[in-house]
Amino acid sequence: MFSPVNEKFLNKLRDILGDDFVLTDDEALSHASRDETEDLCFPPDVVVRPKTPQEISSILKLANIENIPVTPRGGGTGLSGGALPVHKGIVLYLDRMNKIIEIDRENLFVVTETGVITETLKDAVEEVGLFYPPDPASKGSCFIGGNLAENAGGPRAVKYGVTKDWVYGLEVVLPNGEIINPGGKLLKNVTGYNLTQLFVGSEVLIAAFDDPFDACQTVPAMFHAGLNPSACEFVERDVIQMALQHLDKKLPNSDAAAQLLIEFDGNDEDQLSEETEKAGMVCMEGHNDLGGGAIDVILANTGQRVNEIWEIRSACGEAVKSHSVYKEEDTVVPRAKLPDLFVGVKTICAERCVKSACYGHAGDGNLHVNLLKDTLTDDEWETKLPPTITEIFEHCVSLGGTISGEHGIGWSQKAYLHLATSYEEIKLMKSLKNVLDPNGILNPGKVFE
Ligand code: LAC
Ligand code: ZN
Repeated sequence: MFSPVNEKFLNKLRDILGDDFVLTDDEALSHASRDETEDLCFPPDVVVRPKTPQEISSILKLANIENIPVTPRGGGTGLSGGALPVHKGIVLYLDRMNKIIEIDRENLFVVTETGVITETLKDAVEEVGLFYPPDPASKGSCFIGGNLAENAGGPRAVKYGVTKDWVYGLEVVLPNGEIINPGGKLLKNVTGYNLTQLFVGSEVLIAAFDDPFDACQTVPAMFHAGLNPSACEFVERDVIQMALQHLDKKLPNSDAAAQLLIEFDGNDEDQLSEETEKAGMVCMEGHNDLGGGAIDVILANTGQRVNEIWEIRSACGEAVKSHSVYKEEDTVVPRAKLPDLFVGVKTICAERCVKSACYGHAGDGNLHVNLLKDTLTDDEWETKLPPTITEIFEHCVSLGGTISGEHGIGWSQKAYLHLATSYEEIKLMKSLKNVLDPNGILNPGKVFE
């Protein structure tokens, strides 16, 4: 379907980029063959490292003429294989485009290149008293451009929204190589937040429950009580224990069946304490006929303790990954359906004898369901996995949910897209993709065929 990459084509890339930024050695190809998605491996023919939008434009124009696929790659932290060159061809690295161009304190905008690490951007704006809220767990290594491509979320999405809510203008190289500049600093719908020096701090409650269902039920109750946490995360016992072991840390009540991590932020210390106290009461109260309150609630209110809690939470994904071969599902339902989602997942997994470990952004109804190979044989794992995933997704959709909250469909989830998206919607998406990329050279094979 695509043309092979030959020496003549490589020379044309070298003409655009210079020899140093067209790589075909084993190390470069092997690095580009993987992201953070389970055990996928798709090596490309060539890796290119452009420095400017004009160079990207030239590469795309050439790739269209020569019929070679191009797969862009940010920090390589994706969890659905979106950056992997499943049809070979070119992987386009954006790591050299790593400059923060401008921090505009007057208008509260930052102008940045695509390959800046999200945490670097966050730190840079915080240094001048501003705040960039989206905080995906991979923020220490993911790129801001990849966050846009995936519309990344993270714990603070529950209060501040996801990446797209913070983007006002773009410079886009279209698949045909044309460059456009939609939006800009002058949009009318600039959010009303003046986030300058907003924070004196944040406090986190760690509420331990002896039944994960009770923890899930507490989440909507928190919002019904008029509280507006900046994060509301759920972590099951196995995951907390894996994370603690991974980091060699301890946490009180780590043997409780589930924990909620609930954060409040603000610029008024009294109000902060009041909200945290009220949230603690909501956790202890219980929200079902059998009670269902937390067995204990602990407060972390020093910067160091708060950071430690987030370090443990951010390590959950890595910890699960290093524990067992696994497959992660990124289910999301309306917040109040979270208890039903959780119970359904556990019932399905028990019936099918597949171990699962769950955690996620409870305030968004977004549960990361990790199916673990654990003691299953390779054959059992291969056989059991697809029907288990299908049943979990069907259950999720029956609750009004969908199959990816923040990790995307990419490569690894496309077999399941139809469970959550109608034939007509998929057809519409395909025609939109076709308008932008008529030769189908940009990241082919993702989301749908
Ligand atoms: C997290 C990533 C996996 O929530 O999305 O830790
Ligand atoms: Zn997440």
